[in-house]
Amino acid sequence: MLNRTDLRGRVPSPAELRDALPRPEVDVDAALHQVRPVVEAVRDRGVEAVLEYTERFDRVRPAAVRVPGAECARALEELDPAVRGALEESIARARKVHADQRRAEVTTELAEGGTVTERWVPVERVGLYAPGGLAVYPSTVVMNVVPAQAAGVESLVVCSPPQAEFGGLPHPTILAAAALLGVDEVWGAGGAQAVALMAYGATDTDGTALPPVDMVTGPGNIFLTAAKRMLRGVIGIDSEAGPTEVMILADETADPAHVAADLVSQAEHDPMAASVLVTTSPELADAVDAALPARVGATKHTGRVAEALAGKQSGVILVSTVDDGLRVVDAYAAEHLEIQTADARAVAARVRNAGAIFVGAYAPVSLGDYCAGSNHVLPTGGQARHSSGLSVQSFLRGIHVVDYDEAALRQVAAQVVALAEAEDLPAHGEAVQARFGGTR
Ligand code: HSO
Ligand code: ZN
Repeated sequence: MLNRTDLRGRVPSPAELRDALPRPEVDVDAALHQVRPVVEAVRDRGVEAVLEYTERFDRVRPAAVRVPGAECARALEELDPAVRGALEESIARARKVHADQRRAEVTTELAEGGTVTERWVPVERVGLYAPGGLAVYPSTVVMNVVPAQAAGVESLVVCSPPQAEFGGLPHPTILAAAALLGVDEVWGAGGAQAVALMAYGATDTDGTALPPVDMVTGPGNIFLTAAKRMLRGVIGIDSEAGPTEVMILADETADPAHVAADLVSQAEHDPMAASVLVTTSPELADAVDAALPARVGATKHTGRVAEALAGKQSGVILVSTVDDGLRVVDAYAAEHLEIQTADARAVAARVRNAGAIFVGAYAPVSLGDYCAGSNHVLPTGGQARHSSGLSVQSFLRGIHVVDYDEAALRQVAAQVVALAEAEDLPAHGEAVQARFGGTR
């Protein structure tokens, strides 16, 4: 069922591996020129343009962008108690983890009276996007809001596309999740128009101010991603979200039923989702292949699961050793990486590139999606080589505070002057000398 790549007996270089490994093709640049007029219209004409695009793309025209607070409270009251309880558990675990991960301010003393402090200051106002496409993700509201709140962000907007079947409001579970998290500002807008609205701000149809944000985070479709790329600079963004991925590194000790179930769960997101198994065991690969058809046939979203698993972005990669498997893992830099091998913890400790690592037989990705306490907004498409998932740190800026007194400056004055002269910027040196009765 899965495409096979056999890398046994040879270890391609990391660069060769990058080309050999399956990946979905997404051309964000191609979407940029479709998104540009939308962004410009929202910049120039505000909410009127947002509502025009909402009518065109979401097939509904709400009376206003801002969702009345009473609607969020009502959605929470009407939420299934089991879902409410599960969201509360998810929020509590995520809050615990993210609160522990706040970084402390560090002061380094370079000389008596000379210090540099890195002070962590939260971004002031943030827009958090929750998509509303093939699936609706209240869990993504949790994963965006919790780290922002843990970082101390004071002003938060949750933005999600209006739904025709819910009278032009975002999906009720999104509203309920926002209410549960204590976010009272929710806007109904989707895609590129949502990003532009958050970046530029506007005035709502009833005169309510929709102030611009400093940063936008959260996953979405290619148009949302293109708008984030276009507006980066006007706003800060998290990493660009592409189709979701899981890579499972497994040996003969893995249970094929678990591996098959995890590959299917990831494929459920999107026909473009990637489910990749890297294994030292051809027997495991055969057993997973044998288990997949029944599982795919029985699951609710058979169509898109089958499409994702058959796509060129998914497959099995056979390797000779776990060491070779780790080379493949690092070259791919998966959004989600599961390690299902003997001594999984030791193998996991050797991984360099991954968005998040799930260790052993009892840490499936879906645990991390909802209730592990970890964050599920993670770098896709190999961006884990250079970027992290969403965390408290994403919403903080480290400001270096330089505090030197006269004696401390005097100690290093000659070196500043020497470097200034080497760069032919003598006024730089003179600025120091002026403090010590310098000539000019
Ligand atoms: N696996 C997705 C997150 C998610 N799964 C939300 C279910 N709901 C990307 O990390
Ligand atoms: Zn998921």
